[in-house]
Amino acid sequence: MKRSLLSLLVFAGLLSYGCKSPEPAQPQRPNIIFIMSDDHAYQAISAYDNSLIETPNIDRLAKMGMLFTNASVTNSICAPSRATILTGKHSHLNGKVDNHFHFDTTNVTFPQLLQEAGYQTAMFGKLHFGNNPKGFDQFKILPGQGSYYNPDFITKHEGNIQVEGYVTDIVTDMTLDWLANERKADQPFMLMYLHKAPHRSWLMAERHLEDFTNRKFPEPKTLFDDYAGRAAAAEAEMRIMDHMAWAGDNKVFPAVMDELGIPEIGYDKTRFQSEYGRLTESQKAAFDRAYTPINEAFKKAYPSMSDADKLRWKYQRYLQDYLGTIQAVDENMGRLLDYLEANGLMENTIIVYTSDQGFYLGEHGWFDKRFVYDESFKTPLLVSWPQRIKAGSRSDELVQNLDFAQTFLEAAGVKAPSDMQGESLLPILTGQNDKWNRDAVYYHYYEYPAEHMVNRHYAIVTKDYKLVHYYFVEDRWELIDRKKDPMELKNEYDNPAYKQIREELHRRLTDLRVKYKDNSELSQKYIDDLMRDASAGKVFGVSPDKIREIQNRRAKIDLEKK
Ligand code: SGN
Ligand code: CA
Repeated sequence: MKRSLLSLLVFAGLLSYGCKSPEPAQPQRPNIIFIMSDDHAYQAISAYDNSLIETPNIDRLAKMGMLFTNASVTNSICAPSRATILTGKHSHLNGKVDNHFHFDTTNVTFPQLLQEAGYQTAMFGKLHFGNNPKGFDQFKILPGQGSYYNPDFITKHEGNIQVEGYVTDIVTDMTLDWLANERKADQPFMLMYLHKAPHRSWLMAERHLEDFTNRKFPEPKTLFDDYAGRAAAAEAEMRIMDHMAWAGDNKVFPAVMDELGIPEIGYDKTRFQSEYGRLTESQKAAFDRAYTPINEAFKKAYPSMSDADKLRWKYQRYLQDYLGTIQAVDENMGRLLDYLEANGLMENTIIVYTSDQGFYLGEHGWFDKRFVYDESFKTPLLVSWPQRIKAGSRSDELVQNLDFAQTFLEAAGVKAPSDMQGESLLPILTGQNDKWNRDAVYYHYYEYPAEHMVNRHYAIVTKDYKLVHYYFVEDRWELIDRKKDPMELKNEYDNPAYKQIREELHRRLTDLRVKYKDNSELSQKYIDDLMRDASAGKVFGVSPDKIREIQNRRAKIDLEKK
């Protein structure tokens, strides 16, 4: 028996020796589906943390592929994050440092390179660049922030259109329609599927109203943070208590605000009216059915509420609406994954789920983002590619949105331009961690003065520490010990016990700024640009008084430096 097997093998070997060996089959280039939501906190994905919501469909990616626990952004704000993703460059080099100015379309982006290399490309949903994307065979994008209900779209082939319904469902319909009817079977594709949800002002789909407006959520430990030792945190205008709008965000009816004598926060009632005004009669009826009982109960409770009660109430209202919008994202994610499975498109498709940044869900008493503190610096990242990534794997490497462009280009066999600044994640994704050796990342946030007033800052982040420089209206450093103080409540910068660590981090931060080609001259250019527009009254939420205050503070810093 053994002998006959051996002779069979020898015979087969001879045969193949005699013939010309067949060309090794070219591995088929993978499809790429890049899914991104807007402001989706990792705390609100059950694969990360199931104390707030179950997201079984997003979690399918973690089961099929890899979940990253230390993924972060380079600049925690919408359009700059998108620009970093598309260009593979930090904000100071791609020029999109804030939401205020338009994206410079002379930048080279990875979709353009993939299109040139034979990929079919499409984008659906939120871009927020102030101009149209290049390198796409098809796009249907929301103008600016877009609307939750009955949204308008700018389209490549049909002009401007309005579609009745709920934005998350509509963007998915468009995506599925493209996959079914426009996708060419003989070409690999790169699809960007970009949700508006869960961005402010958190309007959930009609079908989720009843369920989510009746849920109650655990409070974060730092809901009542006093910001001791963290001047920029104290100054920021993103506290749920003081800056979240009663009507515009929390859906207190303007008439109820009047009745109770509650003063407006920002353009509180106008925003409510304009969102509500977009609804059809039946959508209005569903909205009223859900929010009338809440308003009735609030009217009774309000007169005897303490400040702490009010914060708690607003926190619950905020999370109900925010998480309600995520329910639709998760359901629609299920629709997409089911389609891919049913059509044999799962195995050789890289599917990425991420957000343009993280978000505060009451941590530090906040909503919004912008800071280098974890909840907004980190972002969810789940990647599946059954052909190459081990199911159910996890990585705690320091990866960034800066890395996507090079990852996709490498996976597609396209050479990345040498001025891209990220690194391909393929070694991590395919279990070759020895080929990955990043031990620190660089962060730089610019949008100040602007809504929410988060001072400009740059930072080095390692697995153990953060060293942060706030430099615009104050000149102050923060050092955070990530292991000892995961809630990031203590500034250790002046603590003598950290002297050596502080000096080491300063050295490394200087090196990183050289490596990524960032410097104070560039920062100054971006300051001048935004200040010019802010002084001309062109920056939302920044009054002439504020400008004067800023100028005085900057003059004081200059004086101290002399
Ligand atoms: C809007 C929101 C802000 C938010 C920015 C940026 N205000 O201006 O709360 O920080 O977008 O968000 S709102 O009153 O218009 O809702 S980003 O995700 O686009 O960067
Ligand atoms: Ca965002």
